[in-house]
Formats: sequence, C-alpha cells, structure tokens
Amino acid sequence: MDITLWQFRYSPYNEKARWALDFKRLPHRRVDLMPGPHAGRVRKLSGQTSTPVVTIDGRPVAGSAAILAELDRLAPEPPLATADAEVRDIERRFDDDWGPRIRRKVLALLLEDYGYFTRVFAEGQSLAQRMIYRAVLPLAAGMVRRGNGIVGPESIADGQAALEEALDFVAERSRATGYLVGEGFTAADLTAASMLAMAVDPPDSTMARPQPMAKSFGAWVASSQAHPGAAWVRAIYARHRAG
Ligand SMILES: N[C@@H](CCC(=O)N[C@@H](CS)C(=O)NCC(=O)O)C(=O)O
Repeated sequence: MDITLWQFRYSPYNEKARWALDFKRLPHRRVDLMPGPHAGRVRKLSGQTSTPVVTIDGRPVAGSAAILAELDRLAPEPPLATADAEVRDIERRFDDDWGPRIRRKVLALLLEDYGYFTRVFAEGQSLAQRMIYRAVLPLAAGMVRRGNGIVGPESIADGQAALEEALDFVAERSRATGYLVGEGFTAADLTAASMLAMAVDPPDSTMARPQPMAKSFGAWVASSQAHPGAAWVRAIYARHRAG
C-alpha cells in the first residue's frame, strides 16, 4: 500500500491523521505544505483545499474524521473505535466546535508576530520560500483572520472560553479510567489530545512549536499548563503518541 499524507505541520487536524498513521504503524510519506500556497496542490489532489488529505494508492481521502475511519477499516489493529457512537460524538465536538474556536485564539496570537508565524507555518521549507512567506504575510493576515472566523475581540475571547471548556471536559471525563470513552485509547482521546495540543504544546512531540516561542504566545501556552486537562493531554501523548 502506498500512502502519502499531504499535511500542514502545525495543525491539529493534520496531527490527528499523522497520529493515526503512526498508531497503526502504517509506513507512509509526509509532504509538508504551507497554508496559503497549499491550495492549488490540494485542490488538484482532492477537489477541495482543506488538509489533511491522505492518498492511498493514489485514491484521495480528505478530512481527518474520514481518514481515521478509513485507516481503522484498512488496518483494524490496533483499533481506534471510530464506528462507536460515543467516540464519534466526542470527535465531532472537538472537530466542529472546540477545535475551530481554540484555533482562532491560537492564530490571533501567532499573527502578533509575523516572524514567529512564519517559523511555525513555513518550517522545513527552503530559505527562499520562508522569505517570500514572511514578505507576503502582512498582506495575507486579513485573509487568515477572515478565513478562520477571527472577526473581533469577542471571537478571540470565545477561543479562550472554548479552551477552558474543553480542558474541563477531558479532565472530568477521564477521571474514572484515564480515557474519554471506556477503558482504553480511542479516536476520542486521539482527537481531543490533538486539538488541545494547540494550547498544551506537548514536549518533544510533533505538535511542539519551534523554540523560543513568541512572547505572548509562549505566555498563553504557559497559562494552561497547570490545568488537570493539560496534564491529561501530556499523559496521553506520553503513553500513546509513538513515532
Ligand atoms: N473538518 C476538517 C478541518 C480541517 C481544517 O480545518 N484544516 C485546515 C488546517 S487546520 C486547513 O487545511 N485549512 C486550509 C484550507 O481549508 O484551505 C478535518 O477534520 O480535517
């Protein structure tokens, strides 16, 4: 099976696909794309512009939930329980509600420092590409804000509220067994931890942002570390995020 993941490096949805591929121990190739310039290539591959996209022997699967379900079908062991209604429900809540809201806060903070924004989103690209990315960023910033629903201070404050709700949710929900559904690791844990990694920045992980962080962004990441939900994210990463 020839599998390629077309990805952004620092995106929780892309992290979901990456994590699932690693969890299933499926050999694959990763192609790093830069948000913005990615659009033409991803549209050609999949008929839409959103990442992640996985191609399996040339067949595109787009969207993190569809990718997890497809990988669970292709490689049933170890299972992610993507067909379980409770798992799907939690995955959807993070994918469609908490994730996009938290992302607004993250992007608003990152856009306060164009140099750091470029380090995060153009990491791994050539020097020339990073320079061009940095140069056009002031012109593209409005588009990034609009495209992600950052329409004013309320939308950013709402991102903070979403983070707090989601951290409380995982702390409460994992209290009995350490997991969000039942007694073992599922797509619900993978999804929640990937989304919350935006704020928790699990150490030595594929979601750890370049160091040193921009000042206000670093202060924000530091501000939630003591929350029991953040401790849960770090524990899930330490226990289940190999690769
Ligand atoms: N519901 C989608 C959301 C994916 C998503 O929002 N991807 C963002 C990166 S975090 C993206 O690729 N944005 C660029 C675009 O849509 O053109 C999923 O679960 O994969």
